[in-house]
Amino acid sequence: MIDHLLKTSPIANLMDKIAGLDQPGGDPRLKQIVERIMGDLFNTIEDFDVTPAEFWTAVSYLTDVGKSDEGGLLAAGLGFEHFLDLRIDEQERVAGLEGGTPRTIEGPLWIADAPIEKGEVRLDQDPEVGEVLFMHGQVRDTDGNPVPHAIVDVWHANTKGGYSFFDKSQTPFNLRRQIETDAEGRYRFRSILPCGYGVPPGGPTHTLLSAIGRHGNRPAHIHFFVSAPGYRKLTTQINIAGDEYLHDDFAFATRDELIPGVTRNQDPEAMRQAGLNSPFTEITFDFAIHRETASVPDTVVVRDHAKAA
Ligand code: MBD
Ligand code: FE
Repeated sequence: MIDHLLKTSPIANLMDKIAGLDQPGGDPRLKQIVERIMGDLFNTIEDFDVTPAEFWTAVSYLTDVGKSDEGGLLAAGLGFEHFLDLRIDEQERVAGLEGGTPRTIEGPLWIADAPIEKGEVRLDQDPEVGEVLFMHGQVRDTDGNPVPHAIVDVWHANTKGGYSFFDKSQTPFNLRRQIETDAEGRYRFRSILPCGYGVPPGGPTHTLLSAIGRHGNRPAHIHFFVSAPGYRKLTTQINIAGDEYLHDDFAFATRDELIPGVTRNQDPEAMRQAGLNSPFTEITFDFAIHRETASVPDTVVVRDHAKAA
């Protein structure tokens, strides 16, 4: 192996050329980023004496990630998405924004334009045997004032850990709704308790995680976007307490404030009143959102999403 190849001047010169730094055109910031990433990757190849076969395995791997449409999944599993959250958290802390429900990652499985409904909204529309879940709460600002007519966009997996649209066995928008809060900022829905998600077996994300001794499981969770005009959009999730992966999430999204109490109701009278003849689960969870402020970057994340036809 040639030691410190990267430190020789022909290579430094090459790095500049690779990143277009010797050219007048193009985006200067992008050039610097490309130069940094390429330098780090070349250093990795050098430090670990990566063989050509290993390098081409990596190229095939990235090709597979694209072909399998697992870019967003891999980003979650490698902690990029959580890292981006930690950065916004820190920017908000520095700007003096306090309180509010903690954010956590969106993940790759949201779909735009779920039906907008009010009142007690039913999320489960496909026949499936699952424990009935009633979840309700209030959207407030960080001073405790209710936020009427906020939109609580909610999505979660079914009892097999699958999400409608991506899991073609479910009808479009099953377990996905946009709920408009009432005049007191309250929302309420009926659904079924989700089960945790596992990355597709044999897919590229699974392959990499297995190769480094990790699993690709998430604890049972429910996703939310909470938005209202004049407020910072909140992207978050709640986790279902008791799940074996609660503190071992492959996407690093669990936060202590996002594990609400879960009440199992077995009272025959309560069951009758709910129109059920089996026990059900109840979760109460209030969201606190920040007013819009110019001193911190916007929380609306622009990214590609699959679009329901
Ligand atoms: C999910 O359901 C999810 O929330 C994330 C972050 C990654 C994969 C599947
Ligand atoms: Fe999810």
